[in-house]
Amino acid sequence: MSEPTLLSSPDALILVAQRAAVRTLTLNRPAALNSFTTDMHAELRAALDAAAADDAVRAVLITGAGRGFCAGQDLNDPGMAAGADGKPDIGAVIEKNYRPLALRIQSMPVPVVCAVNGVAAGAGANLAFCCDIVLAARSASFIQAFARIGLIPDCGGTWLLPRLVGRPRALALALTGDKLSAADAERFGMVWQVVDDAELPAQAQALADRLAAMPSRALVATRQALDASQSLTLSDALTLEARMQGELGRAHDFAEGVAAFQQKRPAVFKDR
Ligand code: T3D
Repeated sequence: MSEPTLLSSPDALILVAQRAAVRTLTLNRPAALNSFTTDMHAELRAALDAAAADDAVRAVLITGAGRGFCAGQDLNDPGMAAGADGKPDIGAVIEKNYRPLALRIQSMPVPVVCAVNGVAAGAGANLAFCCDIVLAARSASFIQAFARIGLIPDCGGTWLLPRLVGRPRALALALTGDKLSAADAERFGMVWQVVDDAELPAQAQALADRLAAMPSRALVATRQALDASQSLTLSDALTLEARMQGELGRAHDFAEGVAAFQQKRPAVFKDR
């Protein structure tokens, strides 16, 4: 496997690297546990948009630099400055930064893997849960830190948490703000797999490589159908399946997948 190519400046707030068909985005403010400033949000949005627009990218991997994954909003960021009434306008921060982030990840045209390398707190935890598949280092932890500072879960947390773990656990996590170990997050079904810390980068890259070789359009349609099903009747979900399957059945990747099966060779998928 080739070495990654760094596409960003080495001191960017989001390090952008490409290795084969995988675009890795690394949150890079390790001294503040990669907490979000306005500038870091802008760089992450731009990096996600660029990955979405680049046909050479068939999977995105998000991780953090240093000992933490992301401690949520940087509580010292001037972006949290007072609004017109002299009080912090956090609603505006959510609308400007966290809403676009959650929606961007959920609408990426390729699968998004998250490698949680350390503590994920507040919006940092919910950023991870927005991603398609989450791997966590054994030493990682998840904290719905919002209640500790008088807020509610954001970055999609109120939508994601009950869907991930059910209302009782979602409420308990959000109300207590207790730290959840990676092992418990795996036991609760919040993350796909916990791996030894030293193994996380290689395992995350291997998973992203594997997804990158798969039929991207079908993977993304799977995400869309599963998300949509949350608010559909069975009958409507079946209708959606028929429509999506109809579209996928006319695409290159289905013909290629079937041909590769019949010819007993690896498939070469290209739809996005
Ligand atoms: O505008 C809005 O507020 C809207 C958006 C809200 C979304 C949110 O995410 S609200 C939740 C914000 N996050 C938090 O409340 C978490 C705050 N951090 C912590 O509770 C702890 O740092 C951790 C439990 C995550 C980790 O603890 P620990 O002991 O491993 O590390 P530490 O010593 O607390 O932190 C290391 C450094 O990172 C430290 O800096 P220093 O003293 O070495 O210079 C600390 O201040 C800094 N840091 C950690 N989290 C944040 C942060 N700096 C700014 N903002 C942070 N969120």
